[in-house]
Amino acid sequence: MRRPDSRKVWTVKRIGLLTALMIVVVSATGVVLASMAQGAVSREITMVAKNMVFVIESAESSGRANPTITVNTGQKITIVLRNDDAGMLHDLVIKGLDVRLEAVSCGETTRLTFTAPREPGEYVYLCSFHPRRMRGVFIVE
Ligand SMILES: [Cu+2]
Repeated sequence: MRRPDSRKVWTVKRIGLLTALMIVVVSATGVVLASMAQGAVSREITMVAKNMVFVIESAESSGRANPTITVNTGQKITIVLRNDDAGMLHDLVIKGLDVRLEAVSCGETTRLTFTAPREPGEYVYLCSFHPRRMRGVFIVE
């Protein structure tokens, strides 16, 4: 009767262990890369309702009325809505997405966090009280 070669058994065990370790490392890397690809970098956009239009509070938008908002697919987005219009009620809805910020009166702020769709697309955002004057385009790309 031959006894199993102990060195051989050890080598097989070691290969098994290394393989398991590699699988763990590769899958962990995969998870990290996948979340990066899905736009894990979250974004906060402050929309100010003022003089019956939306403006974005940022240097690059330079106060343009109802600016086009562009986000990445799968990106985590927080929209902050602030109402600077005295005596007016404003809200913000993105049509076709389940995004609906509650109505706020002057001086009030509300916020909503959501994940942008996984597929690119174009949507309309608007204030449901003033949909003709307060509307813009929300692009997912
Ligand atoms: Cu409004």
